[in-house]
Amino acid sequence: MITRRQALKITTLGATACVVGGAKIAFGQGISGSSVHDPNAFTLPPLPYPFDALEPYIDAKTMEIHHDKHHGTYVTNLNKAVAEAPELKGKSVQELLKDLNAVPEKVRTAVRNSGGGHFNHSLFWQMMKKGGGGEPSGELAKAIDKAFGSFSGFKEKLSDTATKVFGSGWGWLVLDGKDLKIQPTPNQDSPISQGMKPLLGIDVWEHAYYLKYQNKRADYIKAWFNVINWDFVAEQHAKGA
Ligand code: MN3
Repeated sequence: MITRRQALKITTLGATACVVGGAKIAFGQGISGSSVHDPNAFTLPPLPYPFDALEPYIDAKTMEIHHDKHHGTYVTNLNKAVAEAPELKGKSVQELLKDLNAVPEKVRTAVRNSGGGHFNHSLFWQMMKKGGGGEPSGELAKAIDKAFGSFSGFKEKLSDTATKVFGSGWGWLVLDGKDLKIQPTPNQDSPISQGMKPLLGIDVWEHAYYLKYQNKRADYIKAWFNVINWDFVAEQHAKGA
């Protein structure tokens, strides 16, 4: 059964997406069955768990604002950018980010920022889960031991990298060819724009933690290790670069 709140949310998303086609539709028109709806428009994926699923490590209010408002705005602005460059229509966000030089200069920065924001956050929600944390197993565990000496070596290096991001950005575990690496990106830059495959990433923009942790980014990073969805990370690793 669909709640009124969910219905409103779906309607809002539908309306946001449909504006891209250049047509104005009345609020209340649904996401499907509308002749003016643009099937190529990017849409905000639903959070794969309730807002409070990651409590007490990440609070429900932060998750709600982060997903609905921040990620929602990246999607809206990506759609606006693509609407200004019709030759980009039908391309996936991965295709856009993998070759930013092929994106017309007038919308390149917007696609880099909002496309990166959409792609990074779409992964980020899946990289976490209720009852997550612990350590990986199998092939991923072996690869982490090989690259960083041990799981604790990996944890220390990713924590250190994420802590030291100046301003807004991300700390990542990536696959670069066959090698596992840890690296930061500024703003919403995504490792796929550098030819790397992101396996795990931590968002260290203040919007990701400020309500609960204020200026204590290191405390947020420490807590975040308790919600990592290692099954998802292992799946991404198994698929290869
Ligand atoms: Mn964010």
